[in-house]
Parts: sequence; C-alpha cells; structure tokens
Amino acid sequence: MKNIYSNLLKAKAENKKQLAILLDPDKIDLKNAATLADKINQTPATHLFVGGSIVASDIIDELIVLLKKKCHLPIVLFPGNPSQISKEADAILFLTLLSGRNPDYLIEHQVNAVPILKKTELEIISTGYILIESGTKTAVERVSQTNPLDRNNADYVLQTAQAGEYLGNKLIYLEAGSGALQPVPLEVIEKVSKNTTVPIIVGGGIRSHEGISQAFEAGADLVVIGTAFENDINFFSKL
Ligand code: 1GP
Repeated sequence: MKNIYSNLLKAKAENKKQLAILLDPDKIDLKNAATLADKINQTPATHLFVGGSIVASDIIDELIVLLKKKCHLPIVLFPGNPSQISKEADAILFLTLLSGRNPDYLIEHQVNAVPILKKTELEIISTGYILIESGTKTAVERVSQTNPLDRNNADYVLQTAQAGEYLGNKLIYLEAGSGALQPVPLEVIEKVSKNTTVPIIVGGGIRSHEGISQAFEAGADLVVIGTAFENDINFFSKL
C-alpha cells in the first residue's frame, strides 16, 4: 500500500474529511489489541497513527501486526525518534519540527532514520510539524526542547507553514500537543488552510464532537484524536 498520500490529496480535492486515532504503544497492553482493533472498526476513523514523543516499550512491531489482523485502516507512524520506526506499518510521517530551532528535530533524527527506512517498504510522507502554544507544557515541547509558536500570531504560523511547503513538505501538521489544554486556534487553522495547498493535519487537545467539526470547518483535512479515545474507548460512539 503506497497510496496513502495520494488518497489524502484525493480526499482533500473532494472535501472528504479524514480522522486519525493516535495510539501510544506505551499505553496499550498487547493482550487487549484485538478488542482495541474491534473498537477502532466501529469508529469513523480513516487512519491509525502510532507513536509518541517518547515510546519506552518495544512492542510497536507486535502491536501493528496484531491490529492489522482485524483492522484494515492504513497505519501511519508518527514517530518521536527513529527508534519508533516499524516495517509493519504502511507509511511514516517524516517529520521536521518547523516551529523549533533544535537541529536534532530539524535534521539529525531524519539522517539517522535513513538506514532504518531503507530496510522497509514504508511510504515516506514529508511533513512540516508545527507546535503551537496550548496553555500547558506538552511532551513535544519537553522532549524536543523547543518553544511552541505564539497561538495568537496566526501570521507567523502561516509563514512557518509556507516555508515548510516551499521546502517540499507534503503535509502540514498543526499540533497543540497531546493532552493540550487548548487546541490549535480555529483562526490559525483557517489562515493556514486558506493560504497553503497541501493537506492540513490538526491535533492536540480535541476532545469533543464539536471540537472535531470546528477544526474541519476551519479547514483541517485530517483531525487526530489521541487522549479522548485513550481515556474512553467509546468516545466515538457517544458522538
Ligand atoms: C496528535 O498529539 C495529538 O497530534 C493528539 O493529541 O492526545 O490531545 O488528542 P490528544
């Protein structure tokens, strides 16, 4: 399966909104993977993202294999570092932390990832990752040791996103950070989506149906839900 990006482009062109569930392998017991896959099949999710800022456990391969037995959604790695690469997934968001100025997250991890990626068939999707202030210090901020962008300065977020697009990023990911107190402001989503051409992913701190719809209406092409589903496996059925 190497059509994940082209399908995202197609969905954007047809204004079909996409929804990803983010699974943090550290928070999953492999014994429950089959039940989890069944639950995921009952949600409106179109993609599964797997990863996190830090993942201590080494169950990623096994988890993906188990999920794939029951769930046929595309599995996309969302890695905090190269140790989270799994050949069992379908694609990887090859992230550059455009909001930060830490060379490790701008190029070092990416260079180190190459020999690992060469041994896989993963579809590699270059993604400009932009962390935006969210009312709390999130794991991305702590782990990357970078500052998020000012949530009230939509112009600068846009400038950053446009730089990412000029650099060839195929996706822009507007991130408030997992467990964010405030999601990415709607004005920011709107400004970026109106003034860029690539699909826009939005995640962090979205915990309600309304929050999902608002992000879509503002221009998000794909919304990511992590904590809300992690805390309540029936989150989507209650929508
Ligand atoms: C993905 O980090 C987000 O971008 C997920 O955030 O855990 O707050 O949903 P939540």
